[in-house]
Amino acid sequence: MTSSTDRNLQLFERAKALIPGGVNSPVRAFKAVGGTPRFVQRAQGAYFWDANGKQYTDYIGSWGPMILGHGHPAVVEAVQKAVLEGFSYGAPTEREVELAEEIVRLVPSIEMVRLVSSGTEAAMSAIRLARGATGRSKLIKFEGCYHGHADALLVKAGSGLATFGNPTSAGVPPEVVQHTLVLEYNNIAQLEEAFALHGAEIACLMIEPIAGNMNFVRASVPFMKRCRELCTQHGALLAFDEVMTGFRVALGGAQSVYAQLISGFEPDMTVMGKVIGGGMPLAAFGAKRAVMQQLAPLGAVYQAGTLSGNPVATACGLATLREIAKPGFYEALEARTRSLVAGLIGAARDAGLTLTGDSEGGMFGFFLLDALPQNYATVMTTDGPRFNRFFHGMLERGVYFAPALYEAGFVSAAHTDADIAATVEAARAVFAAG
Ligand code: KE4
Repeated sequence: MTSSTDRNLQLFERAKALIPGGVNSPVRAFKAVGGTPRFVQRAQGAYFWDANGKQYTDYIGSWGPMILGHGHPAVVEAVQKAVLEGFSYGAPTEREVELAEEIVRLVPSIEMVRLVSSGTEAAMSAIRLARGATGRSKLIKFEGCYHGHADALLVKAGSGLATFGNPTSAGVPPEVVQHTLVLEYNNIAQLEEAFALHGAEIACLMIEPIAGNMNFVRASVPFMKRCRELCTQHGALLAFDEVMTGFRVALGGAQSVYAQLISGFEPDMTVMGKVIGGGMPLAAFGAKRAVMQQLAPLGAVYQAGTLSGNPVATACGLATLREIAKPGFYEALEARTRSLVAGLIGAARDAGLTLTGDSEGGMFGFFLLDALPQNYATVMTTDGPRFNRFFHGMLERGVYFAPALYEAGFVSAAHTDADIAATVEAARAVFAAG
């Protein structure tokens, strides 16, 4: 629908006059795929309805939080009850303790946790804590991994391992990223060399264990093993950014997946968000007691937040965690997610097209490539215009995938086998249309 009666278009024009790009977060603007963003009027279960009243099967789910689907009755009830008790106090509440207890119970590597309001805030705070706890300044991150928009993390690889990063954003002075070293994901040789050169200065290595910001790329077991070994050897903290994977790929997050593949594996710090808030502004970072106790008001590392541990957000998060902790939740979610990826691969194959994909728990990715990529450079060899045609073909058929080839997708407990089958049929039609 592109006529002037298209309310998405009307709203987008109004929005662009007042909000940069018409959106409050860049990826929503459809810049990578073109076209008009869909303005959501309401959502329920696996679906949302746009400003024209058109229904879409939602495979973004707010970029991960909506693992139960939109409007789960138990979560709605918990939030309704919480708002009647008050919106925010700026004082401690029992529910923050309950949520901390749940996180510590479900993620054994975490002994203490601090709640914040966004993944960016959690990652930024975790890095400051790692630097304070180690007395070191250097940070390793990986190309294709996104840890929010704190200045030190808006960085691209320098010209070599001896040189540190360059800003990827205007407004970030070069000196702010001079301590950040950007390596190639899954590149053991670079990792070894970086630690050989800078090991004694590295405060932490931050990684997305399954990189959802370059669609869906797994850290290989040998690579993850070396990250762990080298951090231990050089006294650096291994920080897992599980903002996307936490409670999404498994109840214990991606670290529980690697703990099954690498004996005794656990990270030193974990950053969480998205699912933990159930769609409300809530994120967290946690680590062993010895590290976390260096945070204010106990220790010298300052960190704070007016709405941190907000009583309505913690009610939403707790209700969500209670639902996903029920027996069989992840088995059912994983089976449905796998059937989606298998269906897309089959539909493409039947049309003589290349498409590959992977999933873990309720998180998936697919690539218009013939093999699963191991790093960002390979992901970006995807034929962009072909992806965009696929994206819009599916959108026209009421299927809402991520509007960028480097973003992951998400299935919720509300997606039915019929939804998955209908999505695969829509893909068949789009592939057939060429
Ligand atoms: P937020 O500050 O957006 O809550 O979290 C930042 C963040 C940190 N770490 C990981 C692994 C993340 O995926 C994110 C945010 N993810 C993006 C989607 N790729 C959020 C969508 C957006 O930016 O609008």
